[in-house]
Amino acid sequence: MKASGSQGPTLVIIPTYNESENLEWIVGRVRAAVPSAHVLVADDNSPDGTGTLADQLAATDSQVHVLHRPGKEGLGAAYLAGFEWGLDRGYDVLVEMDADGSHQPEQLPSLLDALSEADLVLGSRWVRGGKVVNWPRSREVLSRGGNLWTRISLGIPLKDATGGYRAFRRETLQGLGLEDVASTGYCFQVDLAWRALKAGFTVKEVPITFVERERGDSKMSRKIVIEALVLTTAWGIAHRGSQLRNLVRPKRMVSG
Ligand SMILES: Nc1nc2c(ncn2[C@@H]2O[C@H](COP(=O)(O)OP(=O)(O)OP(=O)(O)O)[C@@H](O)[C@H]2O)c(=O)[nH]1
Ligand SMILES: [Mg+2]
Repeated sequence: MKASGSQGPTLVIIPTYNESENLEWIVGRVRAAVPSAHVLVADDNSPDGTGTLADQLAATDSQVHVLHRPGKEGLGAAYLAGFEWGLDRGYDVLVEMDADGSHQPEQLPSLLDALSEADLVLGSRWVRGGKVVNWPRSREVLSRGGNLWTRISLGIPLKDATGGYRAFRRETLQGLGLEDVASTGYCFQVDLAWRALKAGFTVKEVPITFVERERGDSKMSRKIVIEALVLTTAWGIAHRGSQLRNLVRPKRMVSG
């Protein structure tokens, strides 16, 4: 495997479910943008044959790999399996990227550069210089609203904690306690960013231009949005509770 970039061997993990129209295009763009990086397609047995197509790409390019999973279990589970695959094989940098072209491979060098000063880099739509292209107003409101709620609820400074274009150092992933991550959708992204901050890792946001998918169908659902809202709120309440307990505890020690 080993392909060396400035940061050490890099693995771009692309989870797929019915992305046959996008796969070859996105993998080709990653290989052109960062030729040293390897790609792992984590496919959940897509009925449209994405997994077979991924095998064909892997057969002609030794830097393309495929992880076949038995069935659709959500984006979070596919990433966790992909992280494990990459950590087991010694990659130093692990990248999350959607297959639908929303995360432009041409911007990957900017995320990787920023990783020289951070433990986790988030591609951000909502920092200065970040943009979304062709998004309906409703999606923008949902994303901005979700991120505002995340900031308020968890008290974190991140502008785009729900985004899924990210680069992790291997040590960061190893320090997040991934064994007990249960979230699957947007919330998975919030969960990992939140864990990184709590563990004391440096998290940096770099601007990206997020482009709405042109081909294939979105897997975003009402269930994913509700999961994110409920879990983020629950984590926020638990966090505030523990902050309050910490405020009260020292006083008891002094008086006792
Ligand atoms: N392996 C796997 N991949 C998934 C699953 N659900 C979504 N994905 C992939 O995760 C990435 C993001 O999914 P999208 O459907 O684009 O979701 P989204 O970007 O939130 O929604 P849109 O903005 O509407 O595209 C894509 O590459 C999907 O193919 C899943 O259950 N398993
Ligand atoms: Mg998408």
